[in-house]
Amino acid sequence: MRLITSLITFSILFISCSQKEQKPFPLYLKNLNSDRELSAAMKRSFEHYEAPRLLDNELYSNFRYTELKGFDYNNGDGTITRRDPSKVIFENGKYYMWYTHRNTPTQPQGYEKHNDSIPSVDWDLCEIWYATSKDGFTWEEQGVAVPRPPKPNPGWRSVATTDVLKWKEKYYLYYQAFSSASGNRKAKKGSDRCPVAMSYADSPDGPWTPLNQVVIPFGAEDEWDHRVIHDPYPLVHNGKIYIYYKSGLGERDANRKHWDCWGVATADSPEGPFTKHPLNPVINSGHETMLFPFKEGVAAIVGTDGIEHFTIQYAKDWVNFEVAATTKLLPTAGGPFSPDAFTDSKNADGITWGISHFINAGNNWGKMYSKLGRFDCDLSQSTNDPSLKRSNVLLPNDLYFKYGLNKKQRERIAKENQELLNSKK
Ligand code: AAL
Repeated sequence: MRLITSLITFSILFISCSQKEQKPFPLYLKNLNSDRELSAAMKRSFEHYEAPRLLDNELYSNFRYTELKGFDYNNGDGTITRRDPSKVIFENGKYYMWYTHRNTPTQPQGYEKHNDSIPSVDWDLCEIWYATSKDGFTWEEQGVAVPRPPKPNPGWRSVATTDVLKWKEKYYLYYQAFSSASGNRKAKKGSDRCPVAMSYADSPDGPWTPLNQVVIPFGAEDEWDHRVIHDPYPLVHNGKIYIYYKSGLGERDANRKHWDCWGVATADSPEGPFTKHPLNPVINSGHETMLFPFKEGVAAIVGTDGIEHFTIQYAKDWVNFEVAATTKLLPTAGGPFSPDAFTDSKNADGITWGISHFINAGNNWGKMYSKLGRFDCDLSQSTNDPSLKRSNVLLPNDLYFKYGLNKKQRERIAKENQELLNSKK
């Protein structure tokens, strides 16, 4: 026993002596000894991240936004919405994007008031439309790509939140196919339940033929993806189709205690069968997530919701994601122009722009509608824009103060102050 105690004491002394012996951390990295003992944070800087400085980190960017030209929103009265854009692709000498389009007699009225023509939520009673552009800023709306199919086909109530796949010179749109109005908070299986359907075409201009069947089925009743399969996001990797999708644990009801996570399913052909990865869920956060091939792996921009919201993540093997950077003002529900989305490249360049949506375009929940906007960033190996690698993006002071305290919070603070004052009397 005595021997063990002396051995432990000796080791502790040895470790603390060897720590003391280290010289202070050098000013220049070129003077850093490779055998130097590092704190956990410094170790992480070198081993976990692409590069220790933001400036050199290809997977860090801030984001700039530009209003799009070419879309009319009926003076923002809530009757027209455009949201959840697809990736942007370049074909026939122009850019193409698809998105959820609603044009209804009124703005969304909530589940209780919905009917055949009145939408419950912003993505109810929608169709998938598309637009083209020569420069990515001014767009020409081309009209409907995928209409709602007749009842009882999946999607008869609404088709929404699409994304595009190009596979062997054909085009595929995957989308959420609703067979009931969203927003019923009392619905046993969740308020926004829908599976994923698909339509295909020989040209991005259509005509689109619906497959009229579910392509990614729900999990069984006790499985994590039983409630919804949302935001299908197809990419090509290792000769297969990879569709990332959102689902989540727990109840999707009024208490909002559900946990949004993302899974991936792969297939050898666009109509499936899709095999869900055994490690699903593979992303633990993100309401809408946009992904793009980067080097040999895949990067994910994880937006709102979850413990790792507002991060950019990377999975070298397309399954095991690690946080590569944290950032702010991320695009919501972005669809990037991702030239390597379908090329199966082993050294994909990344992205520099895309389209995202703004869901509070009306600035008034009574006139709920969404609009599309363009984002620019530097998440590409070949682009080098140091101004997009800065983290000190200053937001207007008013924006912070707009998120003021509510009455209940003020009352709690007043009570706490009073209690402290009383205790010191
Ligand atoms: C989103 C997406 C899905 C949801 C709704 C419309 O932006 O996550 O599409 O169903 O909100």
